[in-house]
Amino acid sequence: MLIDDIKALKAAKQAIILAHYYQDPDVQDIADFVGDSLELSKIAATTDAKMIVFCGVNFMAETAKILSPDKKVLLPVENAQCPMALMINAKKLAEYKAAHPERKIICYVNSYADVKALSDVCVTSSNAEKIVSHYQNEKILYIPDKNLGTYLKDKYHWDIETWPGYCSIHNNLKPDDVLVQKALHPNALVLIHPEAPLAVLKLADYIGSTKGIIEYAKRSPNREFIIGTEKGILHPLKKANPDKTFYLLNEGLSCADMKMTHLDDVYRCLKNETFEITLPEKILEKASLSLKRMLEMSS
Ligand code: CIZ
Ligand code: SF4
Repeated sequence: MLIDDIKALKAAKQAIILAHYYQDPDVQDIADFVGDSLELSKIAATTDAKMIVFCGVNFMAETAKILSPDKKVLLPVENAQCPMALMINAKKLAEYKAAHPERKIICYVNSYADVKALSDVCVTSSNAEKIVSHYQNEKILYIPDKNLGTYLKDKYHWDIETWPGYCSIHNNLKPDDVLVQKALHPNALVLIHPEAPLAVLKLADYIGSTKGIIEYAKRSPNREFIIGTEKGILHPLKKANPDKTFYLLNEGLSCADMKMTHLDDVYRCLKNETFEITLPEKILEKASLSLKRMLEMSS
């Protein structure tokens, strides 16, 4: 059976499988650790395993490689990539920096290594508020997610410019989606990811990362929730809260790239040791500074 074959290969190769909350349920269930990019990057930085199989999109596997450069890091599907990470590149960022040398560059982890290498610090949706607060008296450029940057600017009135990138899955959410779901489920609390537009976030009961949403649902005495993030999160939410009910804010909350990875890809990845993440030494070193700064500031 495929699952047994994956487990046998994993043991033979001293590998660990990491899976993001947005992966399909069967991929999450085969993983050693399921988490958001912050939790998974911490595991990548400290694991004793020889090989890391990263079920997610390629910026996440790159992050694992940067934090664990001596390990073999594999991505089961070569072209699984986050469209938001493609909305900025090192050349454009270098041009911006030359024109605005006074701005600190705060880089969402949904970005490629060469962009991280040009940034002062990285953040994830779990630690963005905490880390950006360290720079609250500075001028900031927040890249590449305009919605998360706008959310922080609106909440704290910090001097933040935003890059015009976005996650099309979350950016497609509309205030009407909240109104429609609230009319259907009036007792449900609305939990939304900060990659959604500000007008939608204004209607939320809680705004937070995937991990934040899972923790909020667990500790809340409420029994029904409307969830405004990628649908893969329903699996850990239901597992941790079998007595609670979750409704997706909008049926379009499915990321095609996150859904590319299937169990047979994980099997082939372990068997053939593909697709290996490699990065130029200089980029890896520089990107690791902004990621390590993030880990220090969020611990
Ligand atoms: O940081 C992550 O893992 C992403 C992409 C979403 C979230 O909020 O966890
Ligand atoms: Fe990128 Fe959005 Fe998919 Fe996350 S859900 S990988 S931010 S496109």
